[in-house]
Amino acid sequence: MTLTRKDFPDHFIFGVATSSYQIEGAAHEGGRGPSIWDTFCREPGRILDGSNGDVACDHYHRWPADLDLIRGLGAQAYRFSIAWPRIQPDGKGAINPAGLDFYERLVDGMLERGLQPYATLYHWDLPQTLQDVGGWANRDTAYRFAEYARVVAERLGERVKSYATLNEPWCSSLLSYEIGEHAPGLRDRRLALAAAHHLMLGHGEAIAAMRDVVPSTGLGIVLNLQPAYPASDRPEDVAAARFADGYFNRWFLDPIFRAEYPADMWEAYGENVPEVQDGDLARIAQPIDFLGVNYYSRSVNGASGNVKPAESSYTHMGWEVYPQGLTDLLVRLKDDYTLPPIYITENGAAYPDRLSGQEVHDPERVRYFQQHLGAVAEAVRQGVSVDGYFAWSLMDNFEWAHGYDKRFGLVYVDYATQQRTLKDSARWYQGLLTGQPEGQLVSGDD
Ligand code: PNW
Repeated sequence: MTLTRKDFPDHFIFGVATSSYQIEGAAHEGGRGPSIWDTFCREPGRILDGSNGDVACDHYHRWPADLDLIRGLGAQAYRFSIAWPRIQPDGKGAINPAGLDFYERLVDGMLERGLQPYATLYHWDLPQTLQDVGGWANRDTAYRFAEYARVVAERLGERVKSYATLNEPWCSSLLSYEIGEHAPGLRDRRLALAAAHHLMLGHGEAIAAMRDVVPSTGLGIVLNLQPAYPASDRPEDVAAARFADGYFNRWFLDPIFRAEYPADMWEAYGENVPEVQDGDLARIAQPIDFLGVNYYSRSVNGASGNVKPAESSYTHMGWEVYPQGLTDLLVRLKDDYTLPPIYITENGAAYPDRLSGQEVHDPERVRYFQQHLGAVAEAVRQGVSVDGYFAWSLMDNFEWAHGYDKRFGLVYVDYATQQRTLKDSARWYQGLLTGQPEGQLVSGDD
């Protein structure tokens, strides 16, 4: 069955997503201060191909053409992130006017093109000066974040349709402070759980700080949620899946939507649990207008580790393609929590694309998008309130610890020339969004 625009509600928004460090480049321009990713990329062995985001997609200079490209895809909205060290080079105090000017031009550029701006305030590029005093493991960072959020909201105001506080606090805490794969690259569970708590506190403080500044703009948060399945019915596998669900999902969902940490995980974490002060959970759980869900894959959990089902297919990241997981996840969220409307704020896949002439043939990615959009449509049919979908990503970009080797874009980037080329998946998405048959599509770079 082919998917069409009509499989989604009329008010449903389609867009594309990116983040600042992954695309902007211009790391030393416009008064930008250093971030933890600038530091991390310079540590030997951290980034698979030894690269960094100094230039990336050079979006800082090429943003007008990039916005034209988004418009050309037929997207209604663009999810981007704001680099805190462009706004406050030291993470606190002095504001850098050139940074605010850049994002103001970008937002106005979206509005001129009929694109709704969906801003994320923190997509991992913490000012290095704040890391020097502990980063998110330091409670003070939560309050610095709220100040920064207020500065942005005061300047960009309600021109921005939606502000997300954080992108994927699991990544900024556990992946960064316990697993050590992301900046700052630490390996300490106690620090990781402190960071997670302060991230969520920072989320709550930022919502409170912005609420009266932009009363009619939607405020929310973006979580990476990964449904956890047991490898079998054996009780030890079921317990492993329950733990994985607590680790990735409930540890963040429960404070935000139930004002409590999950009791089983609190017990399992023992001495490593964070210090929670009176009022913290009420702050974290204050009402928000949307939940952003980033979905890429599921986990299959056995007592002695994760399992990779042999019959499944896998992306270039090694992530299982499992669209049913997205339907299951969304239905489960509806059943277990009282939630505001959901946006799928990221979904997509990396494949080893090659430019052949003026074309990039990426049938696996087309199939990935078809199947996952179908999974969203199915969840909507089952009564889940989903208001939009953002494909990750607009274009190939700096894929964190994997460098430039992993390509998630709808648009191919030749880094030597910065030339952008629509992949077949971009043309497919354009066809879905504009309702035109794929064969007759015009390219986006008009
Ligand atoms: C997300 N994991 O990152 C981010 O929001 C994007 O910036 C990124 O490019 C995209 O997904 C693709 O990776 C994740 O290890 C990184 O589970 C790692 C994980 C999940 C999400």
